[in-house]
Amino acid sequence: MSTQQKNEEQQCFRAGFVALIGRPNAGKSTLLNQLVGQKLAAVSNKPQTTRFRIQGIITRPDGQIVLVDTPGVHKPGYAMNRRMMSTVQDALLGVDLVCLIRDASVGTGNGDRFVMDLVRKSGKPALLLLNKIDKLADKAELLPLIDWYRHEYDWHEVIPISALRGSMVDVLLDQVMKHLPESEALFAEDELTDQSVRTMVAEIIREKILQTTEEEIPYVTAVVVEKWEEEREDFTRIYCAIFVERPSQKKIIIGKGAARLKDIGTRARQEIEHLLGHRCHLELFVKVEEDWRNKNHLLDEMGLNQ
Ligand SMILES: Nc1nc2c(ncn2[C@@H]2O[C@H](COP(=O)(O)OP(=O)(O)OP(=O)(O)O)[C@@H](O)[C@H]2O)c(=O)[nH]1
Ligand SMILES: [Mg+2]
Repeated sequence: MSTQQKNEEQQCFRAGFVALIGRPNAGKSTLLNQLVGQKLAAVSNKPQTTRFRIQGIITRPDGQIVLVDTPGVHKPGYAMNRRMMSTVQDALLGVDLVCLIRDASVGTGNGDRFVMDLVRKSGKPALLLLNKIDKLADKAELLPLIDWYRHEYDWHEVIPISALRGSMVDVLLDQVMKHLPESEALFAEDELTDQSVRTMVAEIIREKILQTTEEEIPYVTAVVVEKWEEEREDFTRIYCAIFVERPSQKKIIIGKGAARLKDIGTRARQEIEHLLGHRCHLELFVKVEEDWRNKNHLLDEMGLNQ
C-alpha cells in the first residue's frame, strides 16, 4: 500500500449513533454489554428489564460507534411504560443506524409487527440481527424468519448472532461501522457510557431483584440511591431504597428472616465493589409507594424522565 493510500484510509474515520431496538427479552442489553466489553446494562430473563436509554461507546482506530440500548417495545399500561416507549421513539429519531434485534428462537407475533412499524416509520438504514442462534438446533430454522423480515424492509444486512456467546459480533461491528457517516469522534476515547456511577449502582441492585424474584415483583420494583458517603478513598457507604407498590410485595422482597433481601444485597455489593474498584457498605430498605408507576413526580425522581 502506498503512503498516500494509507493516509487516505487513516483519514476516513467514522462515527455515529446506533439504536438497539426490539421486543422485550430479545437480548439488546446483553448485546450492548458484549460489544462494549463491560457490564453497562442490567440483564434478566424477565421482559421490560431496561427502562431508559443507555449509551455504550466503542472506539476503534477506524471509528466510534455509540450504541443506544432502549426498553423493549411493548403495549404501555402505566405512565412509566409510556415514558419507556417514548424513549424508544426518541432514540429512533436521533440515530444514524438502527439495529433491530430479534430473538430467533421464538415465533413471530403482533409485537414484531409493531416493532417493524416503528422501524419503517423511522425510515433509517437498518440491520436485522437474528439473536440467540445458540438455541437453534439447525440454522435452517432462520430461513422463514429471514423471509418474513425481507418482505417488511430493505435491510442493509441480516446477521445471525449470539449476543450471549459473542458469536458474529466482530462481523456485526464491521458492518455497523460501514454504515456510519464520516465524522470525528463524538466522545473521548476512554469514555464507555453516559450513565452515572449512581445510576449503574441502582441498576445493579434492580438486576439482582429481577434475577431473584418472580411474577409481578420485577415490574413493581424501582431502586433509588438515597445516600452516598465516600467515607475513605477506598470505602463507600451506599444507602438505597427499593420501591414496591404493596405491603405484600415488600414482604416478598424481604423474604423469610430477611433472607432474600440479604441475598440481593450480597450479590449486588460484589458487583458494585467491582465497578467502584473498592469495598463498600450497602444498605437496602424497602418502601411501599402505592401506584408509583403512574406518579410523574416519582418517575422524575427515579430518573425515568423521558
Ligand atoms: N441463549 C441465549 N440467550 C440470550 C442471548 N442473548 C440474550 N439472552 C438472554 O435473554 C434474556 C434477555 O436478555 P436482555 O439482554 O435482558 O434482553 P433485552 O432485549 O435487553 O430485554 P428488555 O430490556 O426487557 O427489553 C436474558 O436471560 C439473556 O441472558 C443469546 O444470544 N443466547
Ligand atoms: Mg434490556
